Amino acid sequence: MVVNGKGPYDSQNIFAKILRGEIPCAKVFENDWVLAFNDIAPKAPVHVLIIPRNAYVSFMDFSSTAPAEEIAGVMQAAGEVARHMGLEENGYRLITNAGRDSGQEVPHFHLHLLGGKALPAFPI
Ligand code: D5M
Repeated sequence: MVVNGKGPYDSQNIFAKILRGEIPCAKVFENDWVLAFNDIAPKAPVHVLIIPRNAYVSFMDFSSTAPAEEIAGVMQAAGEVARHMGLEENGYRLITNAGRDSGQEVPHFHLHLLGGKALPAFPI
Protein backbone atom coordinates (compact mmCIF):
# COMPACT_ATOMS: atom_id res chain seq x y z
CA MET A 1 0.00 0.00 0.00
CA VAL A 2 1.37 3.40 -0.96
CA VAL A 3 1.24 5.99 1.84
CA ASN A 4 0.98 9.78 1.76
CA GLY A 5 4.19 10.37 3.71
CA LYS A 6 2.49 12.74 6.11
CA GLY A 7 1.14 12.36 9.62
CA PRO A 8 -0.23 11.16 11.86
CA TYR A 9 2.46 8.57 12.61
CA ASP A 10 1.07 5.03 12.67
CA SER A 11 2.73 3.26 15.59
CA GLN A 12 1.58 -0.09 14.17
CA ASN A 13 3.65 0.22 10.97
CA ILE A 14 6.06 -2.63 10.31
CA PHE A 15 9.25 -0.67 11.05
CA ALA A 16 7.82 0.55 14.37
CA LYS A 17 7.24 -3.11 15.24
CA ILE A 18 10.82 -3.97 14.24
CA LEU A 19 12.15 -1.13 16.42
CA ARG A 20 10.13 -2.43 19.38
CA GLY A 21 11.46 -5.94 18.78
CA GLU A 22 7.97 -7.28 18.07
CA ILE A 23 9.02 -8.72 14.72
CA PRO A 24 12.52 -9.82 13.67
CA CYS A 25 14.86 -8.21 11.17
CA ALA A 26 18.26 -9.08 9.70
CA LYS A 27 20.20 -6.37 11.54
CA VAL A 28 23.48 -5.16 10.05
CA PHE A 29 24.20 -2.07 12.18
CA GLU A 30 22.81 0.01 15.02
CA ASN A 31 23.77 3.00 17.10
CA ASP A 32 21.99 5.60 19.23
CA TRP A 33 20.31 7.17 16.18
CA VAL A 34 19.48 4.36 13.79
CA LEU A 35 18.78 0.71 13.19
CA ALA A 36 19.89 -0.76 9.84
CA PHE A 37 18.72 -4.11 8.45
CA ASN A 38 18.51 -5.99 5.17
CA ASP A 39 15.54 -5.22 2.93
CA ILE A 40 13.18 -8.19 2.70
CA ALA A 41 12.96 -7.82 -1.11
CA PRO A 42 16.50 -6.78 -2.12
CA LYS A 43 16.93 -4.87 -5.39
CA ALA A 44 20.75 -5.22 -5.36
CA PRO A 45 23.35 -7.52 -3.74
CA VAL A 46 23.46 -5.04 -0.86
CA HIS A 47 20.10 -3.48 0.00
CA VAL A 48 19.97 -2.15 3.53
CA LEU A 49 17.29 0.01 5.12
CA ILE A 50 18.49 2.64 7.57
CA ILE A 51 15.78 3.92 9.89
CA PRO A 52 15.83 6.47 12.71
CA ARG A 53 14.93 5.15 16.15
CA ASN A 54 12.48 8.02 16.53
CA ALA A 55 9.07 8.20 14.86
CA TYR A 56 9.03 10.13 11.56
CA VAL A 57 6.54 9.35 8.80
CA SER A 58 8.83 10.25 5.90
CA PHE A 59 11.72 12.49 4.90
CA MET A 60 9.19 15.35 4.73
CA ASP A 61 8.50 14.91 8.42
CA PHE A 62 12.13 14.14 9.38
CA SER A 63 13.67 17.07 7.50
CA SER A 64 11.15 19.57 8.85
CA THR A 65 10.81 18.44 12.48
CA ALA A 66 13.92 16.50 13.59
CA PRO A 67 16.56 18.40 15.56
CA ALA A 68 19.72 19.20 13.58
CA GLU A 69 21.71 16.91 15.87
CA GLU A 70 19.50 13.97 14.92
CA ILE A 71 19.58 14.78 11.20
CA ALA A 72 23.37 14.82 11.37
CA GLY A 73 23.39 11.62 13.42
CA VAL A 74 21.21 9.74 10.93
CA MET A 75 23.18 10.93 7.89
CA GLN A 76 26.52 10.12 9.51
CA ALA A 77 25.18 6.69 10.42
CA ALA A 78 24.20 6.11 6.78
CA GLY A 79 27.81 6.73 5.76
CA GLU A 80 28.99 4.41 8.49
CA VAL A 81 26.64 1.65 7.31
CA ALA A 82 27.94 2.02 3.75
CA ARG A 83 31.53 1.65 5.03
CA HIS A 84 30.49 -1.26 7.22
CA MET A 85 28.96 -3.00 4.18
CA GLY A 86 32.20 -2.55 2.20
CA LEU A 87 30.68 -0.21 -0.38
CA GLU A 88 33.12 2.69 -0.25
CA GLU A 89 35.50 1.44 -2.91
CA ASN A 90 32.96 0.94 -5.68
CA GLY A 91 30.26 3.31 -4.46
CA TYR A 92 26.56 3.04 -3.73
CA ARG A 93 23.16 4.68 -4.03
CA LEU A 94 21.25 6.20 -1.11
CA ILE A 95 17.59 7.03 -1.73
CA THR A 96 14.39 7.70 0.15
CA ASN A 97 10.80 7.53 -0.99
CA ALA A 98 8.59 10.23 0.46
CA GLY A 99 4.87 10.23 -0.15
CA ARG A 100 2.50 8.98 -2.81
CA ASP A 101 4.30 9.92 -6.02
CA SER A 102 7.46 8.17 -4.80
CA GLY A 103 5.61 4.93 -4.06
CA GLN A 104 6.54 4.99 -0.34
CA GLU A 105 5.02 1.91 1.27
CA VAL A 106 6.17 1.95 4.89
CA PRO A 107 5.22 5.12 6.80
CA HIS A 108 8.40 5.32 8.89
CA PHE A 109 11.23 7.38 7.34
CA HIS A 110 13.93 5.13 5.88
CA LEU A 111 16.95 5.37 3.63
CA HIS A 112 17.61 2.63 1.08
CA LEU A 113 21.33 1.83 0.73
CA LEU A 114 21.95 -0.04 -2.53
CA GLY A 115 25.20 -1.39 -3.89
CA GLY A 116 27.37 -4.40 -4.55
CA LYS A 117 27.05 -4.16 -8.34
CA ALA A 118 26.91 -1.51 -11.05
CA LEU A 119 23.40 -0.19 -10.57
CA PRO A 120 21.14 0.67 -13.49
CA ALA A 121 20.68 4.35 -14.24
CA PHE A 122 17.68 6.01 -12.64
CA PRO A 123 14.95 5.11 -12.14
CA ILE A 124 15.71 2.02 -10.07
O1 D5M B 1 10.19 0.73 0.86
C1 D5M B 1 9.80 -0.13 1.86
C2 D5M B 1 10.77 -1.28 1.82
O2 D5M B 1 10.62 -2.02 3.02
C3 D5M B 1 10.59 -2.26 0.67
O3 D5M B 1 11.80 -2.30 -0.10
C4 D5M B 1 10.36 -3.61 1.34
C5 D5M B 1 10.87 -3.38 2.73
N1 D5M B 1 10.26 -4.16 3.80
C6 D5M B 1 8.94 -4.29 4.08
N2 D5M B 1 8.77 -5.06 5.15
C7 D5M B 1 10.01 -5.42 5.57
C8 D5M B 1 10.51 -6.22 6.64
N3 D5M B 1 9.68 -6.82 7.52
N4 D5M B 1 11.84 -6.39 6.75
C9 D5M B 1 12.67 -5.79 5.86
N5 D5M B 1 12.27 -5.04 4.84
C10 D5M B 1 10.96 -4.85 4.70
P1 D5M B 1 9.41 2.08 0.49
O4 D5M B 1 10.52 3.08 0.27
O5 D5M B 1 8.49 2.42 1.62
O6 D5M B 1 8.67 1.77 -0.78
